[in-house]
Amino acid sequence: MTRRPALRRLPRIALAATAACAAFCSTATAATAPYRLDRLTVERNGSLIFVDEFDDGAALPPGPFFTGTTIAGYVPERIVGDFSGAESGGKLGLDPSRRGVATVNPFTGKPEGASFQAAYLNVNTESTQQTAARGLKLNHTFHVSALFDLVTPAKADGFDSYGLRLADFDNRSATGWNDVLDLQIFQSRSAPGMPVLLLLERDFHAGTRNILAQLRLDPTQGDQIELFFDKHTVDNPTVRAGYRYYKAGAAVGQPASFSTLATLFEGEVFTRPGFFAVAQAVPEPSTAWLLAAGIAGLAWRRRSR
Ligand SMILES: [Ca+2]
Ligand SMILES: [Ca+2]
Ligand SMILES: [Ca+2]
Repeated sequence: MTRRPALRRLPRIALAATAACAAFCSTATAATAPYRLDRLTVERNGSLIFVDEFDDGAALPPGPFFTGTTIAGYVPERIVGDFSGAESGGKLGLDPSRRGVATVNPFTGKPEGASFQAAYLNVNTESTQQTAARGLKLNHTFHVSALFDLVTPAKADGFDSYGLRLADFDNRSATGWNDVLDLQIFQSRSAPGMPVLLLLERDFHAGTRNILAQLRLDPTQGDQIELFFDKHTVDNPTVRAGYRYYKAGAAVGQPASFSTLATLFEGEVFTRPGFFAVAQAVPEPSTAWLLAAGIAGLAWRRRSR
């Protein structure tokens, strides 16, 4: 049997790889997602205006629609990554490897090295107090919460994580993207295998990440954790962040919150709630394939010399 040069075998390998990816990628949904979101709620001025239980089998952007409110659902252009097939068993699977775009800091232009899957709610974020009936505004009180299965991210690499976010992403002026507040669960570096909750303030203009508070979580307390942001006082720019354990579907004890308050609304009067999952970026399949093909090509050239 004649051995065919590696380069001539490449198209077949490519076809096999493509077929494998097609099979794998279509099944990499809720069942294989590393994180799960059970419920997302938003209260404004004491009234519940949005709740998604992720129980209709239709993954977002379709969300629960409420009549008589302007916070009607997810914003398609603020959905990062592919959520198709991600909803099952009353939960939304979150998988950063299903991202839509590589993440680059929009202001510094530097790659952030992160795979990112996220979705944000429509809050009609006009930068004026006159639209007080819309969105989550400085002159509202609000409470945003997300109930996640409490899992420890696989790696303590500073990327693997999931969480709840408030962001000023719709402000295109110099004061937009500078008030991003994350409640984010990582694997602890000091206690491997344990989850840790961080309250992080991010400024995409400055490219900074400021840890406001952190807390080691105790998975024996519950199999789920509700993360929340609470804006308690109208016309006050501070937001409190906290959490509550859930066990077998029932809340455990009282909610706990960080004593450190975060300050938002620098340059605008709105914020937008969202949730996300992050992992360290790996090369795009096409890039990885080109690299592999290049190495195979070099090997073939060496052998043929
Ligand atoms: Ca649910
Ligand atoms: Ca749904
Ligand atoms: Ca801002």
